[in-house]
Amino acid sequence: MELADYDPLQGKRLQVLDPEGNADPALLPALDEEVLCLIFRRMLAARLVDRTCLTLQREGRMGTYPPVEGQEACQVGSVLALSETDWIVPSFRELAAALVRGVPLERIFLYWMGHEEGSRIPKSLRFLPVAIPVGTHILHATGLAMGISYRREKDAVLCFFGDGATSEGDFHEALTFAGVSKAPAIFFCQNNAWAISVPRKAQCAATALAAKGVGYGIPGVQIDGNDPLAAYLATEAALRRARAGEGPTLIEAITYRLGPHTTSDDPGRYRSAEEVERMRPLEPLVRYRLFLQGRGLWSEAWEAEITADIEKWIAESIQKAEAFPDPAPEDIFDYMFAELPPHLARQKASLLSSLQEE
Ligand SMILES: Cc1ncc(C[n+]2csc(CCOP(=O)(O)OP(=O)(O)O)c2C)c(N)n1
Repeated sequence: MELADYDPLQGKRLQVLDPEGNADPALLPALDEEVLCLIFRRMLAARLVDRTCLTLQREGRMGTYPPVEGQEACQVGSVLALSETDWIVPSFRELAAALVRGVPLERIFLYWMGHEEGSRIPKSLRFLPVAIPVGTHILHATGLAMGISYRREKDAVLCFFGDGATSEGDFHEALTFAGVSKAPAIFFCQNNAWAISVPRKAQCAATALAAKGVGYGIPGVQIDGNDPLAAYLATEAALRRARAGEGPTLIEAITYRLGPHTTSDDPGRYRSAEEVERMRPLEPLVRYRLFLQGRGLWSEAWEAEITADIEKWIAESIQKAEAFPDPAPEDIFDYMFAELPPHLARQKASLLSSLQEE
């Protein structure tokens, strides 16, 4: 598969699996059956964890949470193409990517429960913490990738963001620098059709967001984002370019956010229920289940068995997260500066003494 065959300006889009789960034999990546099944397991894990987060939020046990339902294929397919030493730079909707990389689930729960410890991800995982400001982390990804090439290392950086982030100045700056420095970065845009209430068409006149790469000297490719094998293939091709010193690639994955933007959002105010129902049959798990079934790799019993395993792991992880000690009040002062500036030192002392008086 050559990225050059999928010119987004020509309206070309990479797809391995059609909506009925039939694979294009010319494109099917050479993955063994274990990996093909792993893709489903990871997508299912993300789906079940995601639904658990919604329940925890509704029960008041978690704060605001951004659901990933519908976007599992983008994240699972692309992260599985990486090596363990490649870096991942997420935005805030990368639950599935985090699970594939092995971020401990209790840390993910802790983050959305509002605990700082949720950002303390084991360094060896090379998975940056959640970035809430839209687009700022794309610059971090470029910086990281430039650092890797200065050191003449062979790793790459996979950076996720939404369609809305491509309207930010940070996206422009990050791609400008990445393009000229040939940084080993993969910019992975999950175009899920909406940036909160703003539809893709209302925020940018470009025919394809992948085509924006042209202006930065970065090849772009549009893929079917509900097809994990297309995400795998495109990321693999982008990695080859990055490791060969050919620079960054922009991938635009066309997917759909089936749930609300976050648990604080009511999409019923701007998006029709009919639109969601039209998109639902195209979601990644439905399609991939059909694909595995066609190859004799899926059965109801198998799915029930892996569902039970995942549910057990989720329950244990909730227990760990909820048993985690509460943060100390002075934590809000302690991690930004090596040495506290005098005005913050005074505030800290005042907080601690008022707490002692209580
Ligand atoms: C700099 C900045 N501006 C505005 C916001 C408020 N905000 C949070 S998410 C979001 C939309 C993001 O859309 P997109 O990049 O498409 O990602 P998605 O949420 O669809 O995954 C906005 C405007 C923010 N967090 N940061």
